[in-house]
Amino acid sequence: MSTRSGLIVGAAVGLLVPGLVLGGSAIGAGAAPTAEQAGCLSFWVSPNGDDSAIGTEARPWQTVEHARDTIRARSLNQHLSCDLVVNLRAGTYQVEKTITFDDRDSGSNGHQVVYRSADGPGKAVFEAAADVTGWTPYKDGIFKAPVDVSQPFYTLYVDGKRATTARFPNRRSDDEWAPYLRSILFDPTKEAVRDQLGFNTGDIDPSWDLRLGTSWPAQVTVWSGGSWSWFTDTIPMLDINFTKRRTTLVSPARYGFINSGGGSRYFVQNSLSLLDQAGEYYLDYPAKTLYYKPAGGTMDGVRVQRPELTQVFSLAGASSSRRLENLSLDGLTVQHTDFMEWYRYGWNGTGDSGFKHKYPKYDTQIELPRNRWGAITLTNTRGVRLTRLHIQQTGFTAIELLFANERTTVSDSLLEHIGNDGIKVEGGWPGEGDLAHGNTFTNNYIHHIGELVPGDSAGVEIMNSGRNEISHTVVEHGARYGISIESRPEIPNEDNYTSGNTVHHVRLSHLAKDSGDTGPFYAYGVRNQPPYTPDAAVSQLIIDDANADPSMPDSKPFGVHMDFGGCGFAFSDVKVTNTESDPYHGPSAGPCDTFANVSWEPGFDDSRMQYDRIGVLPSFPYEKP
Ligand SMILES: [Ca+2]
Ligand SMILES: [Ca+2]
Repeated sequence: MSTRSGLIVGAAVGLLVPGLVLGGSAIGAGAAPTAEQAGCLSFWVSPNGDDSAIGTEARPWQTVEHARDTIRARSLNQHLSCDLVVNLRAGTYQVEKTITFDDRDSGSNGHQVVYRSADGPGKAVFEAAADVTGWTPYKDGIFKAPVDVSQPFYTLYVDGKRATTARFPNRRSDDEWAPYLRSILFDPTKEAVRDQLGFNTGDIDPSWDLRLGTSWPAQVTVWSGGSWSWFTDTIPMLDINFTKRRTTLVSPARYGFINSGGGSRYFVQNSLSLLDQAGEYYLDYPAKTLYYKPAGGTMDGVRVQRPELTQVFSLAGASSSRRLENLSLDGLTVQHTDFMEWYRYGWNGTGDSGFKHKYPKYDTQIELPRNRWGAITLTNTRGVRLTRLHIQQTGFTAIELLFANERTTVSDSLLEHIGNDGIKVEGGWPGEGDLAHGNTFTNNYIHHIGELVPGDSAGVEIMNSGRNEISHTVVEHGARYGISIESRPEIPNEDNYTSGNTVHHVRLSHLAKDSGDTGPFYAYGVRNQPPYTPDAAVSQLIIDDANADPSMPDSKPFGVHMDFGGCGFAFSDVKVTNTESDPYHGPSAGPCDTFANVSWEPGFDDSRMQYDRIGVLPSFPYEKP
């Protein structure tokens, strides 16, 4: 019987499903090949392809999902003896639903299942936005168009760049958040209140149509905390009282709006009354009408795209013991994702989450459950490779490593114009299992971060995760951090997983542009008790230009800011220039880091800086911005 079966399979080759390519040449296959035959399979997908085709170069499929489902159904990813490659032709892949991979889609035997842009880095474009057409003049240089949407969107892209939600006061330029209004203490007993913001007479005009009391109200974006400029919240307004000069918000902000007598910087947005500057837009969601004011006075030749989803790729195993392993995304462009209805960083207080944790305070240090995602989100993975990606114009974080992820590589990638963090590692709760470590982020260029969440934005943010490497990386232009490595100060060393991180050959420029008590390189709550013997290493680091907007009321930016528990780091060959405050600021508990050849100490030897190797390497596949 076995011989006969073998003959039948052999006879069928080339007849029934001639879509498979083995060892580089089409074999065709009748019945699906067995897993043992699936060694060097490759498939082709093209935006012009057809999912009822056979998946060859000549007759490609149309969707990544069909490639995934075919591989999954035929178990072609089992027993690999070399990488299984899905070649994606150049062009635009319109994504209307998040593309998901799970533990059924893993590579095997150390080989990867690779989804790659076959025509070169960036050429296979995963587009999360849809075109808006049918523009007609409205008034005052503003145009309007119908938008047939079943849910609102919270950011907009015009000619590939982010537009500004109609606001007051108008922003100074496309890459500054200022100027702002400043909140006041409307009632001496309300200093700590987080959902009532006081305003000066004249700052909010009673004639504005703020749509308060409806499902689509105006919002405030605010650096809550008064003189603390650490986090920004974007929260809809519930009502407004011009006599008492205060507005009530639908949700509490992270902090109160007054601190030590100082007010919080904020602006009002999301009203047609505030649309007066070229580059601003307003979505009248109830009327399904979009308004936009073009700089050139015409919509001719202007392309407007509205985001349709927040996450383009989700790579998620079922649990930390059933991980998605050895899957690669190579050379893809991912762009134009959405933001969210409202944003605040973390729970307001201990116990607010409703979950019991060993260190309940950590719930104030981790993003709210609804905000734990990126344009690409990984959870429960091992050995995933994200290489040569171009992620641009996102509503929120570009790449989120949520909880259990090990040996992830993000390399050779260009991340630009990002709503929040570039790369965020969220290691989970201290003392409850070290699930996230050993990830490598190398040869990446990350610029213009925190465009919609300037507070707490970072190029690379490591939360409660250790033994990661950040190297050959540039982070440029952001309101707060370049690299931030954090846990919390009350966590004892044995329950804190933020040890052994390595940073080398990195340049951090034009950061801390709108926040305070910060620095482009930042650490917090990493090593909270002696011994402070370094196990984290920072070398060949350049920091240049950490200067905040003049409206920023907090303490001025440092270069390296080692906050509470910013201990156990060995700094060597570090050069810091042009910072508003000190180049290095250590923990108040006293010295707990070591220095060798750093520019803030006497005897700094500039010739030891490896300028030609700092930042991305010549192999970086994209043109440098
Ligand atoms: Ca405006
Ligand atoms: Ca962040």
